[in-house]
Amino acid sequence: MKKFIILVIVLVVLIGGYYWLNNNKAPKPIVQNEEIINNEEQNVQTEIKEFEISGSNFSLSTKEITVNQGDTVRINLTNSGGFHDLVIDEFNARTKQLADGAKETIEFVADKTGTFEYYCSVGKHREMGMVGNLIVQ
Ligand SMILES: [Cu+2]
Repeated sequence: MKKFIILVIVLVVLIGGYYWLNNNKAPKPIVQNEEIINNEEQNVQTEIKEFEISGSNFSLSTKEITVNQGDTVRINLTNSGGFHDLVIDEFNARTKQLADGAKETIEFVADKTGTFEYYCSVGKHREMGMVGNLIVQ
């Protein structure tokens, strides 16, 4: 009878040890995967900055946009009256000249820091107030 009890105890220890080892091993790769996924999500969140700007005679709806260096900047330009475009010389970014009601999206990487003017290049619209600043920090 004593041998049987010892055998049961040994079995319990062995089975318990097996599950303990499995439980300790199994979660590690899952945690690593979660960390990788979280990092990727955070990168995506900081990488694309999207802005809505509408142009009309003779102003831009947004006078200043701020992003971090390395961000992808996406600007959705809507022409809400007149004939306009949006240009940022330093990033070689420009929309076509849009007719009334038209929209265009431009996208570029803000790979240098500073303050850069975006403007409408049609006629004298820039001088007439169709300007704003992109700040890359
Ligand atoms: Cu204009």
